[in-house]
Amino acid sequence: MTATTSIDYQVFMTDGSSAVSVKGAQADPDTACQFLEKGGVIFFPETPFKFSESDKAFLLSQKQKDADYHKNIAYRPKEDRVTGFGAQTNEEAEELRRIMADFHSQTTRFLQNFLAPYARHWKIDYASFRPIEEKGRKMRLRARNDLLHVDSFPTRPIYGDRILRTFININPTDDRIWNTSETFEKLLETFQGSVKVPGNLDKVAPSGTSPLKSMAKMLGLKANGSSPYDSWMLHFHNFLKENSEFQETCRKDNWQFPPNSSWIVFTDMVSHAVLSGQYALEQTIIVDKQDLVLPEKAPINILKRMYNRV
Ligand SMILES: O=C(O)CCC(=O)C(=O)O
Ligand SMILES: [Fe+2]
Repeated sequence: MTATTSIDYQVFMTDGSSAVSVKGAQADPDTACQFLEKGGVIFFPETPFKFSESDKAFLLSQKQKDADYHKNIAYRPKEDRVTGFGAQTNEEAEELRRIMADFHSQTTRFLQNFLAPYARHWKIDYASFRPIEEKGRKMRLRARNDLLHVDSFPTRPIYGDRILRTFININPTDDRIWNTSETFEKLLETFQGSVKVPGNLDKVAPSGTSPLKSMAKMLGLKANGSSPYDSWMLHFHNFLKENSEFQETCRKDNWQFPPNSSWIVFTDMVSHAVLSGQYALEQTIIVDKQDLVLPEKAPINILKRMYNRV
């Protein structure tokens, strides 16, 4: 018997076609992966992740330290540590770490079955808690998330692997509201003539290796780098946010994620913007390109095709 995803869900299509309802008992993990890789947003009206009422109340009472510098409160699973929060006491700090660690393990366990093909080589990245109201949030233009964009990490190169994000809206009363626009492939067709040509997309070592960086690496220090793929994606992320004509005139779909719902999406492919909402949890997973079920849809392969590198 093939494994099924065993949970019912909907898929919001971002290409203008209507949403699809999937009965988990009849669908296998490959089906869910295909929907995601085609640019669908998998939506659970009731989140599969559970928290006690007291944990929820604790999260809703948290403030964020230095909101200009820290975009969100982050949980780093490898270090089992939370950064960017304004907890007053050691007990509060420990409570936040415990709840974030629990969220991280719940999402990881769930996705191991639900998206089993990705679990072979994935890297579990940070989880985040987003306690700030997004509507009217003051940020630098390139950091604004109310402008449509595809995600790119400025400091952690992923070399063509994928950014998969899982959210829960834990706000007790208000929806979290997103717009989405075209997927990466359509956007690149439109803007190929206006953006820079990527460098060698197969290059996996960080570009711009300097003697200083090599030395830092040898000493085991963190050397933030970029690769031609990552620097192109960051360029494209900035280009979209800075393009006011695109922001104003592009086709948009509007999505409302109610309290206690969850959604999963490849944010390096689906252009998205958060318009309003306060209090969400999110787990990022880096999916290895070798585990994709539709590799031709990956941004790195779309780039190679468009720039005749294959
Ligand atoms: O917080 C959200 O709902 C999405 C924000 C976003 O676009 C991002 O973190 O990249
Ligand atoms: Fe984003």
